[in-house]
Amino acid sequence: MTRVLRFRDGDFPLDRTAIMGIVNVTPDSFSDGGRFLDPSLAVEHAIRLADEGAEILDIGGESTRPGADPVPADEEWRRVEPVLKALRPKTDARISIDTYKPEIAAKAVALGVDMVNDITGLRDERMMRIVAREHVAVVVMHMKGEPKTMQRAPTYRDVVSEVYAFLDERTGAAVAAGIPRDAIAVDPGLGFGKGPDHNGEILRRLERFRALGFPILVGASRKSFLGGVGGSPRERTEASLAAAVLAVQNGADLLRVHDVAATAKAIRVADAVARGAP
Ligand code: HH2
Repeated sequence: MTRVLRFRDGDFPLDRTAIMGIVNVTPDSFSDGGRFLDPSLAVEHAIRLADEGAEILDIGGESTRPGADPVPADEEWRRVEPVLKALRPKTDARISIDTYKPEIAAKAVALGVDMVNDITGLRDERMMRIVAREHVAVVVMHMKGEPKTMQRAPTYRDVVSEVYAFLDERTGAAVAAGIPRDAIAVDPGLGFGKGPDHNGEILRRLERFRALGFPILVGASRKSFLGGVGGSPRERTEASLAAAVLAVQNGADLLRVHDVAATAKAIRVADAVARGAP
């Protein structure tokens, strides 16, 4: 049986790994801050990523890199609104809004956004109600703490069990709030309150999260735990590809990445070997 992720305009098959392309409309994102703050550049970039093979475009107006300060909702909306408005009629790709603020999600959904990517795992009950009411898809991600302080020596007794328990609890709450099971994807949140060893262990034991029964999204792209091989975030393409292939091998369904064209090529091989996909 083909597994799917349900969007309001129809089902999205998960027989191959899908790519979510990252569009950061921010001055300060860790790898591409300031490059796409101009709405027309952000839209152009998003269209390019879709052409390269991104089936979901994730638009974000607040950096959540370690140490980042929260951005007020009006500023976040000022950044993403013109991008969403211009992009919607220009692409058939699904559009996701990377926000944990219910007021941003509600306005984005009204502009035709298909998915809410919530790095706080639907901590805010209002977010849960918006997703349920509007029939959009949702990513429920694990984060330990807040971006400002999350990388100050995060500790776990067993990182996989703790992240698993969190995702189990939050997806249970989401289903109880009326979100259909097949509209939900889970994400262990690499780099969000996790040290390099935690990220490595999550990737190594990713298969464990399949028992939750939801598609798994992994976001390793250009993150600092890949920096052991050197270089600035934009020089981490090969390291990111290695992580992407390992994620597919270990059960990921969706990959959130900056380098879409290269990832699309790499996962074609990974899909063929790991999943027997054509
Ligand atoms: N990582 C980032 C942001 N949003 N969402 C999900 N579901 N999973 C992730 O791993 C994830 C995410 C951080 O990456 P980026 O958007 O490139 O950086 P910044 O937060 O600095 O804008």
